[in-house]
Amino acid sequence: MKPPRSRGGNHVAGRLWPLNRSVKEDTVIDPRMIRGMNMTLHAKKSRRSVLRLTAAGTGLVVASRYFTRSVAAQVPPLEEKDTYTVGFAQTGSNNPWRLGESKSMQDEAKARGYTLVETNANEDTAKQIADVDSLIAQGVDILIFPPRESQALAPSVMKAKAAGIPVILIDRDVDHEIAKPGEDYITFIGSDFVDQGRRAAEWLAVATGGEAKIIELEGTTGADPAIDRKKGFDDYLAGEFRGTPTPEGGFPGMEIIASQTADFQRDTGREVMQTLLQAHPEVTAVYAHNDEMAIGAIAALQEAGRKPGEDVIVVSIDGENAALDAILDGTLGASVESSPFFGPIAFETMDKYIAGEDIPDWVKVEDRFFDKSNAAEFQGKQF
Ligand code: GYE
Repeated sequence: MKPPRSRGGNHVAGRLWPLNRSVKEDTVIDPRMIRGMNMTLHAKKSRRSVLRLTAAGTGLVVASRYFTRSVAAQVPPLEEKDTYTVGFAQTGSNNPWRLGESKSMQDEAKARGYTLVETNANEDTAKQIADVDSLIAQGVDILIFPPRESQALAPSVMKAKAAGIPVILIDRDVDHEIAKPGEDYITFIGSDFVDQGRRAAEWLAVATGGEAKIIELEGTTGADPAIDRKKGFDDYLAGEFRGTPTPEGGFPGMEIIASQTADFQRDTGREVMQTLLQAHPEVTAVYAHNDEMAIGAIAALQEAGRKPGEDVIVVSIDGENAALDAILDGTLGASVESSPFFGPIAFETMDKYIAGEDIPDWVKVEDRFFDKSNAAEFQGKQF
């Protein structure tokens, strides 16, 4: 179980170095003491610098061990330069969402004249770990990447930190028990996946009148969006979402009759749905953690002679072009948006970090919602 995150607020130990203001060459600062302090320190941008705490005025005597710990609590700085080499370790390239994300990163790097060193893990977590190792070994200035699995990739974030390379996570986050935003990496930029799950559940509850036998197709096991999209959906149906009761105390008439991973992939979604349909012909709704799996499931339903959109209501997440088409042809009910266009925001966040601006632990991406009322307006404009 992933621990609760500190999203939405800075935890004290997670404050970033105010890099634009700087620090005396041999001054060590505990970030907990930076908070609220009016800094008048000199510029200093060496990645290796050891910053020691001036306890003057605080009355604190701090042991050297403590210094070591506080230094280790800092995200490595990034100096101001004309151009940067950015490492981008993509998880795969076999769905429109991934391609849209990669293109967004490539376009933005190109527009700035930065070098983007890209790797492609082909949806293999071990390969992504090796890819990040190799980008670290190449000495990129910064790493920006989506961790395929939240626990498995967290040590990679720590390795980058140890090598003095700052990290921005986009689209997926790591387990905060192992690596913390604002302390071990700059920030997580991405959607509120728990809320995406809630929004899907809310729509489905209305569309089915609160009565449904649901097959859930989960994303990649261990991936942040798969964990959270399940949680938001389950919590809403069970009667309480983030401490707020759901309407009428929940939806006892909505039962998840099967829930299985289909790895965020269209073909796998189709295969898993074929199998689950045989075991659960009573299904009346499908919740897929992404559009690709929903589209695979719709194909499986049609092959089995079912009528998606009529006898089986389908809801999913992402808002890709193919999903908008499916909404318009009536097979998909709705899709909660999850934008893959991280290039501009990722590089802007990098600028802010270089400039020493305060960056929250979570840079939240706001998502729209697509159903038949607005799908035509966005058709062909997504990814
Ligand atoms: O929903 C899915 C992709 O990590 C948020 O991963 C992303 C998800 C997205 O493969 O389509």
